[in-house]
Amino acid sequence: MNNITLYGADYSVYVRIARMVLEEARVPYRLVDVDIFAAEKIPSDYPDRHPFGKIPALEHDGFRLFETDAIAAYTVDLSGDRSLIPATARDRARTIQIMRIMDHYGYPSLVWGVFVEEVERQRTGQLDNAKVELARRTLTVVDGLMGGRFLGGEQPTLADLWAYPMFTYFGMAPTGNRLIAEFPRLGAWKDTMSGRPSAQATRFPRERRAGRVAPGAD
Ligand SMILES: N[C@@H](CCC(=O)N[C@@H](CS)C(=O)NCC(=O)O)C(=O)O
Repeated sequence: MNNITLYGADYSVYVRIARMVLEEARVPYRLVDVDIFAAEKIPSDYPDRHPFGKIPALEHDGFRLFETDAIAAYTVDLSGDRSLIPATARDRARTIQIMRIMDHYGYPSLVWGVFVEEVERQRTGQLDNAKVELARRTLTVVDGLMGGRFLGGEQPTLADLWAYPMFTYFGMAPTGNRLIAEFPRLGAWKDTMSGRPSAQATRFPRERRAGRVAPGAD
C-alpha cells in the first residue's frame, strides 16, 4: 500500500481534504508538489492525470484517480477501516449532505468569497455581500445539521474532513472569524478538529507561518 502518490499543493483545500482522509485512514502516501496556479511549474504530463486541470490527483500502482470524493472512497476501501463513513443509512446520507453543502455553497463563499478576498487580495470592507450571506447560511445550515461533537455524530467522518480545511481558511479572515463566533458549537468543533493529528500533519503554509516565532521574540 506504500506506493500511493498524491499530486497537489499543500495550500490547496481539496488536496488537504484528500491528505486528511489518508492520514485519518492511516494510509501512507507521498505528496508530489503540483502548484496548479503557477502554469510554468505544472509538470507537462499533469493534464493526463487531471484533464480538468485541478488538484489533487492520485496514483496507486499505476491506477490513476482524480476527484477528491473518489480519492476519499478509494482510500477508505484500501484502509479497510470504514469508520469515516457512518454505518446507518441516515447518518451516511447526512454526511454526504454536509460534504456536498461544503462543495457547492461553502467552498465558493467561505474560501473564495471571504478568505481569498479579505486575506489574499486584502479587500477588507469590499466583500460581496451575497457571498458573505451565503457563508452565513452555510454555517447556519451546517450548525443545524451537526450530529454531535463532530459534524456527522460523535465520531469523525468524511464530513469533518471536508469542512475543516474550508473553515480553517475562513477563520483566518476577520469576517470569517466573526461569523464563526456566532456559532459556538462550530467554533468548538473547529478547535477539536485542529488538535487531531491529521489536521496537524497537513497544516496550510499560512498556518505554519503564523505559528512561527518572530526573530527576537521570546
Ligand atoms: N471537484 C474537484 C475540485 C478540486 C479543486 O477545485 N481544486 C482546486 C484547488 S483547492 C484547484 O485545483 N483549482 C485550480 C483551478 O480552479 O484552476 C475535486 O473534488 O477534486
